[in-house]
Amino acid sequence: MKNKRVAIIGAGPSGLAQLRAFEALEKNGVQVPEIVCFEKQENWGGMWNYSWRTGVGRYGEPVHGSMYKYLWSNGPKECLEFSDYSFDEHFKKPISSYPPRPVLFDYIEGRIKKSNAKKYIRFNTTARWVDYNNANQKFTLVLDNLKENRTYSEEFDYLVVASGHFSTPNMPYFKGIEDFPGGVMHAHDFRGADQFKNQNLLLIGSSYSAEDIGVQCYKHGAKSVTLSYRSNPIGVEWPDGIKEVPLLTHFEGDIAHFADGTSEKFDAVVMCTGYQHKFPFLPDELRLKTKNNLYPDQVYKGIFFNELPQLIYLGMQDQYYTFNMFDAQAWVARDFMMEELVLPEKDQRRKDMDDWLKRLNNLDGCYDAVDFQSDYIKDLLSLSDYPDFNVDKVAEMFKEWLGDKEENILTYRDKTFTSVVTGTKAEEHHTEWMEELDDSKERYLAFQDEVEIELEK
Ligand code: FAD
Ligand code: NA7
Repeated sequence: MKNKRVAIIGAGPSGLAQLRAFEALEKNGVQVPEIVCFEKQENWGGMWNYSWRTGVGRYGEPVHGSMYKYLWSNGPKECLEFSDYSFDEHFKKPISSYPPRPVLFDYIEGRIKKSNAKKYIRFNTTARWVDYNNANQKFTLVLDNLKENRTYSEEFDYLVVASGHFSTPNMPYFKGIEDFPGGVMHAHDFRGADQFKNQNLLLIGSSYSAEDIGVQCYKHGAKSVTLSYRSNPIGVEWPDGIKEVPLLTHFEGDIAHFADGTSEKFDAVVMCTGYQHKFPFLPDELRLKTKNNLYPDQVYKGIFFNELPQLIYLGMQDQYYTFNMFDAQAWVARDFMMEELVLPEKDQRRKDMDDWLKRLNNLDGCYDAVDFQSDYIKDLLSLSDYPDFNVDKVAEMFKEWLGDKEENILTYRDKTFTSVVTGTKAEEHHTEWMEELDDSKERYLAFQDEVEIELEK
């Protein structure tokens, strides 16, 4: 423990959870290792730190952000609430269940600002490369100080990779796309619906991005939205103006052809085809290689790289649970790094992972998937002192949310839930989501009467 050094790559919700986990011990007078968190952006918050940029950033690094204007939480906030920092504590009043991005950013920031975590973070610093030295059991990190254009290296005993996995697009090719005259982009580069006003828009994919970008473009005035699915349609009741069709086969000019023999003319295409787990700073033998699923292979408890448990990955799962899952992971990782938690031998770890993978491979739909991730969270909570929360109740809320979406994809964000942390029932938002075109924090937090006065003006 003495003189040990911990490197964290990324100051998004996962990296910040790791900092907060150590801080919780430090506050109790426990001596923690020396921690350095490297963040390539100039602020924390990861995905929640909105950037208007696409392509490369100010210093030529690939832009991390995939979030866009007018993004509202796609699940109830009660399902992601930190169990050691409630929404009530932060906002001092009940708020609705589906806040917009700036409000969730404010919440994430609120908890971390209460701590001294900032002093551990080196902003504008990219982790460029990592080597592991078997002889001294240390990681050497090659780091780029982007502002000063300076490269240096440092040694660490533990490496926490919290660099996210919704940043590097998975971009498929469709025959004829090179001659499509309209715009073609990946969801990663989508920054808002405005540019698609009055357009006929084609989205490829049938998961969160396709659903949300589709609904958002509909809300903000696209002429029509067509979602093209590969395996299964999203299958909710779509309003007139949004529809789902089978997979795109090819383009002829601006005409898209689909697997069921139909065709249609479009103005623009957004590939909502998911992301790659990409770790350009890691050598082959340390790199997590996985698709986006609920239990990536290679990592024990979804965290510890089985070949080398001093290498820790946070938040690499597909996500129903988010902030509270990253916390639960970070607390377990912390206890391992503090040498408080002893891991079983490698083959036993392998067996544990195989049991989870077996269950993963037999999952029966999204309700079953919610139960799977809920059990995973319970498993994590049993391993650390992260404040317990009622996981079964959260699972119920997730299932209600799935049902709400099936029932009406345009109004599910108007529903309210009750916090398992404080018992507070969420407020209804002063404006129905479909009518609310302003996602600013100021507007969101305004009281009902203030909004009415504003309307009367
Ligand atoms: P990230 O938030 O991606 O943070 C990773 C951090 O690592 C970034 O700050 C990045 O700059 C940094 N980094 C990466 N590489 C390097 C490097 N080499 N060196 C230094 N720093 C590096 N979740 C919800 O709960 N509700 C939602 O409504 C929701 N909507 C979403 C919408 C979109 C469009 C996307 C893409 C995701 C959404 N998510 C949502 C999931 C979201 O990814 C998580 O909430 C959360 O941001 C994941 O946290 P993270 O810290 O693991 O990763
Ligand atoms: P997801 O959830 O990983 O989904 C990716 C989708 O893209 C899924 O529907 C895939 O279909 C589809 N896909 C992938 N490759 C192709 C090709 N080649 N052709 C057609 N369709 C394809 O990513 P999202 O971006 O939706 O969500 C990621 C996060 O962003 C999420 O956490 C949200 O909160 C926001 P499949 O079903 O595999 O056939």
